[in-house]
Amino acid sequence: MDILSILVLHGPNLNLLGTREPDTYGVQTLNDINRLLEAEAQKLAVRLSCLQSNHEGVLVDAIHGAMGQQQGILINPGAYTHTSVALRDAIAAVNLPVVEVHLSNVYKREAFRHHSYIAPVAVGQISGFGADSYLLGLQGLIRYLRQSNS
Ligand code: CA2
Repeated sequence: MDILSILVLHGPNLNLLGTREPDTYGVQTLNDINRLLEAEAQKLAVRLSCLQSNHEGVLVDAIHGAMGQQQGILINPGAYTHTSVALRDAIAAVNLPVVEVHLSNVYKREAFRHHSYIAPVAVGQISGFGADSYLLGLQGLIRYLRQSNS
């Protein structure tokens, strides 16, 4: 089997990580998180492509672009989690395994964050562990992919 490739997507405002709201989102920057993920990916012998966008259509295009290029998607859809039928439809259309992650525990927060349009089309969701949510999500996605291919 060829080396696994995974697309990592970060949604709107996550480029501000580490600069504001540290009590909610932690002190690590998005670059810090991408570096943590890269280190984990190297250990697990997978290839990562990381992208952040504040634009729904850019994220939809990236999901479409994963078809035939990547075997799975790790996504923090940010606020689009709670609003975006377009992201959900894109994920359903490409039929790739997706793991949804959140830095904060969205279920401890405002009611509007309790609903995810992405969760029903994801393999699973991890919420509330800060940057570790991404690491746990990556590990879960890789285990899922390796089990499905064995
Ligand atoms: O907890 C998460 O990871 C969220 O996906 C973050 C989103 C929020 O809308 C979701 O409900 C939960 C918001 C990302 C905003 O990121 C910022 C980072 C630093 C400063 C301000 C915003």
